[in-house]
Amino acid sequence: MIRLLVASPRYSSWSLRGWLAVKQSGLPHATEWVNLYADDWQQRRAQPDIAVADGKVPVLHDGDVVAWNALGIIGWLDAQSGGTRFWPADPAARAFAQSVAAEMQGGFQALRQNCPTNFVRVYPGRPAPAAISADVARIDRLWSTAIDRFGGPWLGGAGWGGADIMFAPVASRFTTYDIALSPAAEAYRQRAMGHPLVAEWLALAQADPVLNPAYEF
Ligand SMILES: N[C@@H](CCC(=O)N[C@@H](CS)C(=O)NCC(=O)O)C(=O)O
Repeated sequence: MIRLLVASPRYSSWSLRGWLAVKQSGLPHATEWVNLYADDWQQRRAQPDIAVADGKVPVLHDGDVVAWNALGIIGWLDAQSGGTRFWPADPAARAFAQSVAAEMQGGFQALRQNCPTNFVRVYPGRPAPAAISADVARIDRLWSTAIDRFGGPWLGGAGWGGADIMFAPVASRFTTYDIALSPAAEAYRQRAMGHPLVAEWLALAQADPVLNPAYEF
């Protein structure tokens, strides 16, 4: 049985990616929620099941197999679920979707640092920090190009999958900070926020009792 460790859902963008991936796989799994703001977090993250992932979540255990980093988790689940649920069959769309997903895994530090995730809050009209403008422009271009080239409505074409999982928390950040986007990217943001699995996570975030004042403003 797959066991996925994730952080409580109000603030953890990487946890959303892991959680969406197990849901998308359709495989039986158990989810274990950890509190990153609890007094015992430093002890918890030092235990082998999280230490193996450098003390971070999400981390997936499946028997003896362990996977972490969103792309590592998607890779394992893709292999276990028949190779059809995460990436487009068309090789060109697949190459593009995997490239944008990898860019998300490793990049967009300015956006990550300046716009902390909060899946519940929305700040209409809040001025966007200048530091994020290059990241926003790049993401807008990636989304618009993917939809233009592969026909949408998702980043890999007709099917929601790995690239959409990687960018779901970004759609939420753009919502929270009221970021202006091109019409195509804005339409994608709205679709991403309305995806049933994303909506399910947003409901969990709404109900999450774990609050961190550092991310509430
Ligand atoms: N690159 C990792 C990032 C994981 C990550 O940064 N997780 C955060 C939560 S969103 C975490 O566990 N932070 C706990 C800590 O650093 O104490 C991934 O793809 O999963």
